[in-house]
Amino acid sequence: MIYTVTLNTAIDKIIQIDGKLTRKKNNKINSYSYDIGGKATHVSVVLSKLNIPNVATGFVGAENKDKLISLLRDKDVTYDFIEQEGCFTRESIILIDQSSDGSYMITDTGFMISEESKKKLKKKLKDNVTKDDIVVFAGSPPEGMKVDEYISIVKVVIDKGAKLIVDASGKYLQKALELKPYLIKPNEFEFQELVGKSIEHLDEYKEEILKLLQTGIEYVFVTLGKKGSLVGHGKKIYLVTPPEVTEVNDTGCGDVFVGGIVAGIVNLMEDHTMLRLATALSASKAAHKDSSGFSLEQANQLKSKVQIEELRIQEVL
Ligand code: TA6
Repeated sequence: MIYTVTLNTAIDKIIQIDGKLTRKKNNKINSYSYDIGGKATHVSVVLSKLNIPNVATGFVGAENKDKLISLLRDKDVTYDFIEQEGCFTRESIILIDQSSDGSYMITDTGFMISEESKKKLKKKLKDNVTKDDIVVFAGSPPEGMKVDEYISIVKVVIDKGAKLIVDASGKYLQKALELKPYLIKPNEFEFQELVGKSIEHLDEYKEEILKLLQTGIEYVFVTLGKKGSLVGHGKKIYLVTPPEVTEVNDTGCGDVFVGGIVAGIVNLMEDHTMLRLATALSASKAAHKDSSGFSLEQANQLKSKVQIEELRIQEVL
């Protein structure tokens, strides 16, 4: 079974405004809609659409849970969240204007998770996860959750012998490395923070990716936005370039990408096939207005346009 764990769930309000967002101007709303916010929930959206059994879990605020649950049901996601009474799941604002410069994302912190809720999630993972499972942790930790508390939850997965996928940043990602996750997926800024230096050249990325692979991490992804991604696996590093699409909303592209990767792992795809699928799904997401939408048909047409270059690494070793 695949479990996706969103410790800090969100409901996205996607607002489209006329013209270009301008300060000191009354920016008129053209339309708005709601979608599932991040992040591991988006992985569940992808897996569900690919008919891969999975369960979305984590924490939700009981006071507005119906809104999130209805969005999850609309996307055929099976869920089993820990509901915290008296709390509201946060709303993220995604602003899209008519420039082609990308979206604006404004996220709230979310509610503090109670000790009781943390215990419930750990028990749920302990009681259900097996060594044959994959568990994806993605998204910002909840307000006030200390690194050690985060790690104590994530560690349950390692103790059960399951594959752990971590999409986190900062000290949370840094500490998670000690657990030797199966896969990590920082973006370029999170990766540079992780390795403690700014990186200008591809060779530097290669060197740092290799170092992380040598610690026992199976896959190291570094997402580069529109430029695609760098992918380290074993002794190979690939530069993956996505196809051109007309961008409508870049929100959720990274999360959909992870969904495609998990689908590839579950289906024992070889790396090129997996990378083509994940990149094409992510490109299709960019062409859709909401936070988690994509077209399988469009992705299948885009797969052949994904460019994958295996980078020479002997000069780095
Ligand atoms: O990656 C997109 C997204 O999941 C949005 O849907 C929005 O909810 C935001 O990121 C949440 O990110 P965070 O890191 O705050 O969990």
